[in-house]
Amino acid sequence: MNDLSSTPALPAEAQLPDDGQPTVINRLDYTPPAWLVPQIALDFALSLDATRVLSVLSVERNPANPAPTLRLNGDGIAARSVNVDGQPHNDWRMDGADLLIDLPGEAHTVTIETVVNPTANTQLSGLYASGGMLCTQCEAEGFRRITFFPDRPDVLSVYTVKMAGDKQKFPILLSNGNPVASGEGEDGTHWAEWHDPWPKPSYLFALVAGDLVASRDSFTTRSGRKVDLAIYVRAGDEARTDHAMRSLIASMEWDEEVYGREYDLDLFNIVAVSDFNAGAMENKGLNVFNTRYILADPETATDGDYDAVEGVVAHEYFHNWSGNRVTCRDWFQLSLKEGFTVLRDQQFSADRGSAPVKRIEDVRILRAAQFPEDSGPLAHPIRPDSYQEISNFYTATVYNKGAEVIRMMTVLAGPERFRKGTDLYFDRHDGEAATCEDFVKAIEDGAGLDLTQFRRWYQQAGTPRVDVAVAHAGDTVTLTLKQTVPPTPGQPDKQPMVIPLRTALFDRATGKHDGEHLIVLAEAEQSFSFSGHATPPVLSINRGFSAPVAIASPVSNEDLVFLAAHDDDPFARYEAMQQLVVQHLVSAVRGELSPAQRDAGRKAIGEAFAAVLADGALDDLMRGELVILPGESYLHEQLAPVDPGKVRAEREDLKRWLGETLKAEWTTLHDRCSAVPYSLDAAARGARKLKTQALVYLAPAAPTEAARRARAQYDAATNMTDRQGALMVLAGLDVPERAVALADFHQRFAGNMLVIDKWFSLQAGSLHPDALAHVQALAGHPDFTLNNPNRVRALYMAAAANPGVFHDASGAGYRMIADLILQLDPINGNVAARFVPPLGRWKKIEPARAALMRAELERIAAQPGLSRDVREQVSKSLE
Ligand code: 0A1
Ligand code: ZN
Repeated sequence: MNDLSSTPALPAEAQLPDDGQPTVINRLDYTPPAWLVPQIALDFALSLDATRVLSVLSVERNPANPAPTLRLNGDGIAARSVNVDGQPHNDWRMDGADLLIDLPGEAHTVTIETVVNPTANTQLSGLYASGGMLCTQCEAEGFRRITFFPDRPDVLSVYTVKMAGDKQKFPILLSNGNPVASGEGEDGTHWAEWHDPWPKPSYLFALVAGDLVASRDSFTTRSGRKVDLAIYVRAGDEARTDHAMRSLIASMEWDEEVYGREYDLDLFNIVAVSDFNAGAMENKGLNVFNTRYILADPETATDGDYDAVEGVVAHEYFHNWSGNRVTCRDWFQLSLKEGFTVLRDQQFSADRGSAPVKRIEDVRILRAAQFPEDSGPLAHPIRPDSYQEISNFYTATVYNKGAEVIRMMTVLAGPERFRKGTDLYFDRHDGEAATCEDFVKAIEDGAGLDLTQFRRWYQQAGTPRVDVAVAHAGDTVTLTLKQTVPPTPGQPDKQPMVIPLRTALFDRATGKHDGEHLIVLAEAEQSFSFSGHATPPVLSINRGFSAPVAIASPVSNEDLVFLAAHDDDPFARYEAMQQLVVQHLVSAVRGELSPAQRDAGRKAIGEAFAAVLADGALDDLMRGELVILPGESYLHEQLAPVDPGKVRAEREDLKRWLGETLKAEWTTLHDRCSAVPYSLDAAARGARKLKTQALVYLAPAAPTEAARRARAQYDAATNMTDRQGALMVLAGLDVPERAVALADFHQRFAGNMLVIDKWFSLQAGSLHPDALAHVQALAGHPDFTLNNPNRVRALYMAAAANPGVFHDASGAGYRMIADLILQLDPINGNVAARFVPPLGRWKKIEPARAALMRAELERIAAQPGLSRDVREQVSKSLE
């Protein structure tokens, strides 16, 4: 039992307790660790298929919870040897995958040797190989796949990391902190030693070894520290790192200015890898990125890709304070770092570009990704109460709703007081593993707010709905607001939330309002009166989307057209446009519209569109936002149970009608925008956005003309925004230009993985009637592989998000996604589990399709040996 070199790697099932029920971790069961690890020295003998890891832990009893047993987590690893205080030690045991040692004293040195196979690590968690390089991903629980350790975020250690390996294969050797020594070894090897002075949890550890080239720059902090910056990529990619580097420098400047946060090491390294489960990772001083969020040049990256690079580089950089200097006590507190860091990256991007457009995009993402989560079987509060597999909680709720909750604090406090709160938070908790409660308390104390009731946002899941009634008498208008928070799994009854609503009342005659009011709804039902309104005003509520709620207010089409044209809050203008279209499409899908009502509804929408297209005061970026129709998933939310086929048909028919009715406007627009030369400034970006929007409306109305224009746009393109936009439109049409352009694109960008991903996505996400068959065929394309998460997402996430594919009435779309989950699960359970939520929405779909979706979930559930990731998502989706 003590010679663990013969212990087989433990599969996930070995961690199931005897009763076969999955282990549920509960938030309230938190206890401090029995042992602390103030220091760790790691020594890696690098190899692609057998890396030897020697780990020396200095352990100390934790006075907060002393106990004799040291629990070291492991996952699929075996100890080759265990030493305590320099002596071979036999008195240890395994508990599932964990290694336990009883230790008599107050402090000991524990040395453990493990060997891992990076090439066999297709889960991409722990130490893995990607295109000949070695890299790590340790959040949330990957470190335990490398060595035995108390792999929990409240154990903070100072790391010293030595690594040695073949100089040819691994010329670059990186870890966290600063390089302290290096040298040559025997037989063509070399070594490097790194030291990170900042104590950190194991999830922030990183190591990279490979043949990489660096783009370099530097940044001098406001206190005068010169920081060397490097972005490591594969040779040949260095020309595409400029935008990432500029974004990094801008982030460093911004965090000093806006949050008073300065960088704290002499170097900051970024490495881009092609095989990565998520977007990027904030490892201390050594961020590891999916190439997708680093590489950008005009020819291969769209304007959206540029924004994504800027946002993710900033996000990871901002984690240095919100996440690394102050980390999470346990994984239930994930939103402490993620919600806050998303808010920070959103604020940064808003400051860098168009703030209103950024806000609209963020709300669109929230509604498309988080609202469905909040109303489905996987709904959870931003601070969950329990989990089986923490990887399943890197969700739009924890990230994006988490950001919205903190944004509401900024609305309640105002920017200056909010900053006092964050200053206090960083002061109080620097160097600690903190909780969401610590954050709220610091904002409360620093900003001078009472957030007692507000804390419910951390406890209750579900999107609150606010019903608005407007009454007018004499010169007084009274708003009566009723809130309901819907029941969610495990939370049948809800308490009222604190809902800050920025509100304005417009005078119809002047088109102006008398100043914005901040209404704070805190009761189940509450009335608010405003005098000085001789005539009934037009209500503009939840301006700027000040609260992440659904507003139900009886606004006439006429008033919505008014707000779409006149509201001085750009978000509210967008919202009015959306509401106008949503109301119309929802009624149309429900079959509630008489022919006359359909005409009237369309006429109002057409008028609003015409006004937007003609408004000389609007910039094109904003105009581009205003003419985007509400997404299908958002419409599904309003309709449940929904027939996705009807939504697609009505939405497309409205698009066709707008294309026909405003044909002259769209063609003029396409001509005007096509004449604007490429640059990254807002005007040129706006022109590119509108150029493709014009084609989107022309396509269903005048397919031949649209195809001709799209082909011309494709051929003339000097940049990926124009090229991809044109190809997207062509991919949805049954025209001869389609195949020609798709073939050209594939050939033109052969070998560029990120661009070939686009080629897969465009086809899987297209409006083409045969899109499902296209996806099925693409799965057999030589460029397709299940081993690269970007490629899997490019084909199948686009397919799962395309109702025309996923909700095909035959059920073939559901079957395809279930087959994918079953095939992918043994390779990468983390990524496989991400495909379960689309099937989990079956309760929202009309009965025939719902039965087919459920049957696929049951088929998955019946499969033995599922990963914990997929098992949790599937079992919850069937409840
Ligand atoms: N903390 C990272 C997200 C992340 C989470 C898990 C990962 O591996 C499965 C990777 C990255 C962030 O918020 O950027
Ligand atoms: Zn993050």
